[in-house]
Amino acid sequence: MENKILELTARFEKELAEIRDLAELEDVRVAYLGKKGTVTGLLKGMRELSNEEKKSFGQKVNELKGVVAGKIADKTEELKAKEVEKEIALMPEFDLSVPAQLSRGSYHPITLVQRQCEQIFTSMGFTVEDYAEVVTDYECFEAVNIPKDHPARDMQDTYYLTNGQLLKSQTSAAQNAILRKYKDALVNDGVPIKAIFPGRCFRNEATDNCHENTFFQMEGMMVDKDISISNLIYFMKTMLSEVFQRDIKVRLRPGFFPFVEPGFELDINCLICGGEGCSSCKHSGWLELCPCGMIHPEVLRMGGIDPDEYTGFAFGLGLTRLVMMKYGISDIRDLNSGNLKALAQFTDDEG
Ligand code: FA5
Repeated sequence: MENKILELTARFEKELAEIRDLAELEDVRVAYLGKKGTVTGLLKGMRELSNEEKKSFGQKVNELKGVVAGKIADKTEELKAKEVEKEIALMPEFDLSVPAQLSRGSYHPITLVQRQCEQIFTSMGFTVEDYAEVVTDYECFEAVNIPKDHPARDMQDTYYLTNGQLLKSQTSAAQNAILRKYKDALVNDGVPIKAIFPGRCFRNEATDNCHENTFFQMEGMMVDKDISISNLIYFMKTMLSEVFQRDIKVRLRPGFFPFVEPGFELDINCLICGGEGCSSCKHSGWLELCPCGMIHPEVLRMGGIDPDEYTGFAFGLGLTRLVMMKYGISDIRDLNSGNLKALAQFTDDEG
């Protein structure tokens, strides 16, 4: 019986030395230590032995079992380490000293033009105000003289939340809050209100080359004693000549907005077609860019300002349309497309 143990040990050593991977090792483990394995089989042959022999042989078989299990465990570790080495050898080499080739991204053209407008107006003493996109019916309509059921609401259908709030359809929604914010400084200290407030607007309307359901406006307001249409025209002209850095043909025509009196439409000669007419300007040669007018007395009153003492102008620049004209973009929808290849071409040094 003892010879059998020696024989088995020698055979196991030989087979173990020839093993190449974990699958082969598992086969050997089952062949020696499994329920029907060779080592387990040795114990079954003990029946013919005397009690004394059984004891010493059983001890030796158990020792053998321990040796075989230990060597299999060592071999498992060795093979696992080899597999990790193999995987590492297959990995591409990293050179941490190579500079990263990261794309820095670029500013959206609307951001670029908005910042340019902000610079122009701040250089003329205007403050830049930030305002919410979700507003109340009062802010968006009633506070700018558009009561419930007023027909002017038809031109600005928007998206309503279940709590009655809405996505603002015009930056004019901030007028009342801004008048209230600065009225004390105006009345008590004689500081004129001069503010611009750019913002995203939403309208539930069919889209085409010059209409989007989500677009940007930049509103502006100036209130003081003796503010007149001349002041309004001066600021509009200065802003456009600074943005375009060249002479631009504009026209001023009467326009109706319940929150201004008188009200105007300031149109820009279409820079896509040079005024000949194209789909971007609805074939008229002109693009509505910046409605404006003298702030309605009722709006001033709702803002806490006495219209008998103060007057002011307001304008609502179509910022997204200004971007179209500045960069010659014929379809407004390109600006919301998320197409980075198209948008990245407007990157300047800031990008
Ligand atoms: C208004 O929104 C007024 N709140 C503007 C205003 C402010 C008038 C202060 C007087 C005093 P209007 O709906 O016309 O007006 O929009 C103003 C500008 O926003 C338009 O001239 C146009 O340039 C732009 N605009 C309007 N609707 C869209 C749209 N769906 N897509 C892109 N631009 C738009």
